[in-house]
Amino acid sequence: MIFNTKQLKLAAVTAALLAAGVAQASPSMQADIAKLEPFTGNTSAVTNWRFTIGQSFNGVAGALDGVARLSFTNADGNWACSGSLLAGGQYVLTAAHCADNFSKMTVQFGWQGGTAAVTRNVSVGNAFVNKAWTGQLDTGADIAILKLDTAVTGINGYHLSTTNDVGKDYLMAGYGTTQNANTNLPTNWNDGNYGHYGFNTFDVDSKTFNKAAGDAGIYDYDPNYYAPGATYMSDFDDGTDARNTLGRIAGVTGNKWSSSNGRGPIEALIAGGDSGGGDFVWNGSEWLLSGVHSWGWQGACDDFGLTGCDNSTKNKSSYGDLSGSTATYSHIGWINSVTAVPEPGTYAMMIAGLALVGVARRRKQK
Ligand SMILES: [Ca+2]
Ligand SMILES: [Ca+2]
Ligand SMILES: [Ca+2]
Repeated sequence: MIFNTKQLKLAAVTAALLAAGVAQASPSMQADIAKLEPFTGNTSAVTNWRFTIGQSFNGVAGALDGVARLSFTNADGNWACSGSLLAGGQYVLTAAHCADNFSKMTVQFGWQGGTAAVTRNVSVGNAFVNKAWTGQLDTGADIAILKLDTAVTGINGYHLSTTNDVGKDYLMAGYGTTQNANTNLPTNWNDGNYGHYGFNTFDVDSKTFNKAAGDAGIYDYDPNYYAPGATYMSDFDDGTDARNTLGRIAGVTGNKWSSSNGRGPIEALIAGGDSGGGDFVWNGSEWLLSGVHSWGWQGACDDFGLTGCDNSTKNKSSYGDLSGSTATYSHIGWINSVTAVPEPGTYAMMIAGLALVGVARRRKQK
């Protein structure tokens, strides 16, 4: 099967915004979400960043075994995305733009060497796309839940982070395209027989980012646009001030957030095909699912009159580029409402309750 990257679809989704982006000086732009294309650019050869079944991260064996590889079909062709298995094994969390119009969906786990350890399917009726999703990225609504035809056992699913994780470091993972951060060529599927991981930091949420840009007269800021949820933003640092895109933008918009020069050789950024995959924060004992990969963005500095942030214009996951991930804490209630299964004990209480009602009614009739 040949997979196109999600980039093609995202390009279509954002074509109108791209057109708006031509008038860069005009404050009529909603965040130039334009060049949004998300995952994995790394600091060295991509083969160094494969994850494998059972691999330990912070001492947790198989920490990334629950990363899902999504292959789906719609009217425009075949596509690839990523996702994360939720605790319980029945549901996968992914991006809305990976789940909103498929006719056929396969979900795999433990994909390495071109073979999956576990394969499941999802029927169209078992895709739950966030109600606030309109097809526009960065609103905080790019999130969806897939119910697998059969629950996965033997792989630990992820618990969700319920806190705002801006400022925290995270581990990212996905089955998308790859490229070395210093190579001025598009990301590709050359190492597509494996999933990849890397690290970064959530620097700011897109609402704060766009409000600062609005106050600076760069964008039109509409708080309603960001009402559905939070989107975490990260930059791909190479350790220098020049590529610290979010740090530089903060500097010209009132320093409403801080952004470091990065995490050295472990720093990474998502790329096409990593959409829907997870960002995980460490809580001291386990990796919590904190973000869902939504978009990538190169050229952000241009809007702010800054130059030299992006080191490779053909590589949309190079140093200086940005990514955005939908925050799980914004959607805890909705996710629980979709995935909640009453405990056996609850059923017993409900039956007992109904029985009592029955008894009460019979007594009344007497
Ligand atoms: Ca960074
Ligand atoms: Ca930075
Ligand atoms: Ca770039």
